[in-house]
Amino acid sequence: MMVPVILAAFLAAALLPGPASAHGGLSNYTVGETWYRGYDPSTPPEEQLNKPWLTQRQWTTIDPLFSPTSPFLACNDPGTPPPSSIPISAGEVITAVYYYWLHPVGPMTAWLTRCPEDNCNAVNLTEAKWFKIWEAGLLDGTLELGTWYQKSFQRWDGEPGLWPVRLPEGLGSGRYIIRHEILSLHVGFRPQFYPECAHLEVTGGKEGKGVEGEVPGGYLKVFPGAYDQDGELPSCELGREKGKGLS
Ligand SMILES: *[C@@H]1O[C@H](CO)[C@@H](O)[C@H](O)[C@H]1NC(C)=O
Ligand SMILES: *[C@@H]1O[C@H](CO)[C@@H](O)[C@H](O)[C@H]1NC(C)=O
Ligand SMILES: [Cu+2]
Repeated sequence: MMVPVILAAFLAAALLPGPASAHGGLSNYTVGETWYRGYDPSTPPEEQLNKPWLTQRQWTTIDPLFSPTSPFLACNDPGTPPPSSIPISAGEVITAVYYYWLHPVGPMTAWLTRCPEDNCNAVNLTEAKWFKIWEAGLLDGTLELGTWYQKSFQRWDGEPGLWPVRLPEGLGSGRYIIRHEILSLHVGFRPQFYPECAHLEVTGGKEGKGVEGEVPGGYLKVFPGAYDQDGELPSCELGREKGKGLS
């Protein structure tokens, strides 16, 4: 029964308009009822880069980054900053919108970095220190065949996959970069990183530093630097513990 269902899904994807190839990325953001159009790799850059509506950093291809040491791991390639920011309150939900997401395996995480002097355009992305505000991995079943959040949020009816993330209540008011990362692990030893970033203007938070100033140093990560492809493999151990490990 599984095979026809999967085939039908891939055929449907092939017939839909838009970036229906094997990869993808974060197309839009919503806060409340307001939509913020993202950067579109399939539209010429000159039609987007300096437009006042642009709040997302530039990413030029829907292809993933394959290396945990890619210099573009923070905000994709090239990560050129946008002219505007998404206004949002501390504690409010920002929803990331993906069309035709089709990879099923691997974790999803969302991160923030506060921009010094409220100038996100001046941030050196390879030096920025990020703290994680959201994560989801395996929801149910085994590593290989179970349901990951990454699979559960994808849709096959043409409607976009929605990924809501609530900002911490105690953030300091000011400018931040938000980084959404999907890490797809359906091909062994060849991770696929899909990071996209947007600029935020957070209001209604604390004066001065909020929770972002209290994050212990060990939880602040730089990209690249946060991942080590030759590190321990705790996920495989986890699979074996459950008696249904990967071979
Ligand atoms: C979503 O993003 C795409 C790609 O940038 C854009 O074409 C579309 O107009 C956006 N949708 C909305 C409702 O902003
Ligand atoms: C950003 O930081 C990296 C690492 O410290 C450094 O090599 C690079 O020159 C910096 N880029 C700019 C534009 O300052
Ligand atoms: Cu892909």
